[in-house]
Amino acid sequence: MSNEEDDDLILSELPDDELVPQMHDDLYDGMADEIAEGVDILLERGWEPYDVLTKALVEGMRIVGIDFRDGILFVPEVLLAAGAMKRGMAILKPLLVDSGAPQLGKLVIGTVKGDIHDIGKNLVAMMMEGAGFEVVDLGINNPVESYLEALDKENADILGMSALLTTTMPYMKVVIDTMKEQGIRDDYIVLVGGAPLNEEFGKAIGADSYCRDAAVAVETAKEYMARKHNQL
Ligand code: B1M
Repeated sequence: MSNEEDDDLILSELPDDELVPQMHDDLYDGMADEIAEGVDILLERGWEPYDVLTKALVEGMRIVGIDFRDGILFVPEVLLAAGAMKRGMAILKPLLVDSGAPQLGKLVIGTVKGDIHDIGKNLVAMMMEGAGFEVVDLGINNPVESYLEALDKENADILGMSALLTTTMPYMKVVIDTMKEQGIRDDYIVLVGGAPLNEEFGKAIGADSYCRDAAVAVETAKEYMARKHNQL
């Protein structure tokens, strides 16, 4: 996308079916101001915050991921794209986080040790809060100790772990195995997610469920909490 072309573009004059692809380009180019503007425009046009998130931002990041994989984009560019994504998410967060909802349960979530990817984890945290869960976000690069300490201290119901690298996803098993060793595994619902995971992996490491995306994480957490309450 040439910048000269971009200079002439007035985002608010584009119809939705041109604005959304333009936002994918802007995300790709790490243009945070334009992403913020695009998000505002779509919201003003009556878009649901969740649709703005998935159709404009997450889809844009998917395209970035493909070119990162193929060696067309490199870390500095992807960092800029991630920054633009976060600017957009910051606008959407208060809209997705419905403060009036009753508390459904408490989630401790974090990205595992060795892994600094946090966009997906932040999204899950945001959507869970929006659905009425209390969320304790441990951030990135979490060793087993920080998960266990937080679960205990926060009296949490659910542990959520995120991993984006094939090299860090096995660490989830380290956490679950440590919970088993300490006899506390069954005290918590353990949900895992991240692009390289799948259902089979979730089962193999002893998690309760693998969650494909943030919406599935919310639904899954709600189901487990309903079951937990029925057992009480
Ligand atoms: Co990274 N990176 N990256 N990266 N990066 C990937 C993951 C990669 C697939 C890119 C590629 O090659 N196509 C690849 C991994 C390959 C592999 O392991 N097989 C990769 C690599 C190699 C690396 C580095 C090693 C690159 C390098 O240094 N040479 C390095 C690793 C650093 C480290 O962690 N130690 C690295 C660095 C980075 C940046 C810092 C530049 C940046 C991260 C910025 C940030 O997060 N603050 C970055 C990014 C942005 C990506 C891609 C492009 C996008 C990830 C993302 O944010 N997706 C990614 C490509 C890809 O995933 N296709 C890639 C959008 C997000 C909404 O989706 O995170 O999947 P996702 O989350 C979803 C679901 O997975 C699920 O719900 C979310 C929302 O729907 N989910 C959960 C996630 N966590 C959950 C937890 C739950 C439930 C659901 O708990 C209950």
